[in-house]
Amino acid sequence: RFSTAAAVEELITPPVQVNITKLLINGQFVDSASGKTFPTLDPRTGEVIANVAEGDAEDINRAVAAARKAFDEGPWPKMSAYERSRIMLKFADLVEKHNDEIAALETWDNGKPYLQAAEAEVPSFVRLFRYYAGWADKIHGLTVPADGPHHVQILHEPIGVAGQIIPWNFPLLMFAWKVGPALACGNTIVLKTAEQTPLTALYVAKLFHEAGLPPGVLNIVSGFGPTAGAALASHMDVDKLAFTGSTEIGQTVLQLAAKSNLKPVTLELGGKSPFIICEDADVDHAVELAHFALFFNQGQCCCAGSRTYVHERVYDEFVEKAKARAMRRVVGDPFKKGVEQGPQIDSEQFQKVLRYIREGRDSSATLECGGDRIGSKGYFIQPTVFSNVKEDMSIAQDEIFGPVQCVFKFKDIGEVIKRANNTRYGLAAGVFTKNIDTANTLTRGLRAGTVWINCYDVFDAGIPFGGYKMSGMGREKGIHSLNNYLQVKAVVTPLKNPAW
Ligand code: TXE
Repeated sequence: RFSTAAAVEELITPPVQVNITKLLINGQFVDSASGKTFPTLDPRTGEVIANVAEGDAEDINRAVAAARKAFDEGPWPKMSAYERSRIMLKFADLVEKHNDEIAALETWDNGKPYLQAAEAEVPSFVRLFRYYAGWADKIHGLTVPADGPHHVQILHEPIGVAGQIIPWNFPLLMFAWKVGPALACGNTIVLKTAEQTPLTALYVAKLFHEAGLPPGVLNIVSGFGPTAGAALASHMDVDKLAFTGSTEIGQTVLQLAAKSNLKPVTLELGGKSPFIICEDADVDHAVELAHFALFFNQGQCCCAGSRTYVHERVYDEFVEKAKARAMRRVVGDPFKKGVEQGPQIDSEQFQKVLRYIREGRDSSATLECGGDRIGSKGYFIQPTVFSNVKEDMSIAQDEIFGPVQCVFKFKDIGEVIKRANNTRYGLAAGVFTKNIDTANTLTRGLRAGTVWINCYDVFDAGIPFGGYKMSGMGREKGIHSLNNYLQVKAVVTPLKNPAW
């Protein structure tokens, strides 16, 4: 039997109301040009939380015009970097002060466990902004020794108006990963949030203006991909595009960017990340880590450890314990204490996960536990474990994006490197071993943007994140993200009286 949240204590959450449902353009919360709205739903029940202004191409035009003006006329890019940094730090303080309300709103709109939002995600958001505030006044160019009598300066300038499109799985963190570096570099922004989760970005944007952000620097358009998102990606006056979402839409926005004004694009896309458990593993620890790597955030992580490779020597013990752990996972109302897993984000994702589970059941993989929905309301799915998974099955190849662990058996390191790399994705990988040589061989052999050894999902602000292959282009976080938002200008001046 599966654990349910029935027995867990009710968590007293701070009262949170939805006060902001309009678009943010030029420092004002406004209705959409069409006057249309769309409902954002509570994934626990499918009921409407609020109706939100639905932006489309016309609103993107208005938002880009505001961002353009704020960039061209200032004050943001022209302000001292120290001033920009201070506004970002003040914003971080305000978010920290409202930590619990913001976390509650994130849980309400997204369905993730409240304590995860309150104790990890909002603090991590604050940390990201403090990290990038620290960079604002440390971005500088260099001088280059020239062959002739020339003084050569390399200036790093903000790139201009950044268009940013984010998904629904980590609405606040995706905001921080994109907005933090762009603002630190002096750019202005039009951000399109995911249609499933428009609320927290609007809430924090209000705080940003209280902290002194000038109007037009950050514009937020809630709305749908094919309308608002596509208009942003193909806009002629947007100088850079950053996208996080599915690989398929990543390809679409890259084409839109290329066909419009060739704006540079960074993409953070899907994954099918291997988590490799070697023969020397402490099985109990490996089970817990592999469980976390896959089931965290309802399995809705681009870097979820969704292919669990286990050495044949420890395979049987691992499968038995992984199954027991999944069956102990507490699924229920994410506002209740002790709940580890809330509902999937929406009906579409819920149906997609159940479809993959059906395909897994129809294959020769063994369904160890789970495989069904929980209850009849909302989008709750049983933690599911398949063993005996083979590479040619759809559950082994595609990003399921749900609480479905797939366990594979392997014999030796050379073989597992080949199998782990045999995917169109290359976002992340996990390695579990006590042997330093095995760890080194695997970290060099795996084609992935992040390799976690004996840990998983460690996301410090300074650690770059991004994918090989069809998992994306470019890196976010850390120093690497700054380059996405900077232009490089070479300035060459003749030297009248060369020193030599
Ligand atoms: O993604 P979409 P969806 C994967 C995951 C999931 C699948 C589908 O496998 O099951 O994608 O999810 C905007 N032009 N990831 O449908 O459609 C959209 O409005 C411009 C992995 O939610 O890619 C949203 O803001 N924009 C991922 C954003 O793109 C468009 C996180 C992502 O939506 C657009 C989410 C268009 N034509 C899903 N169409 C990760 N890397 O973490 C949509 N959008």
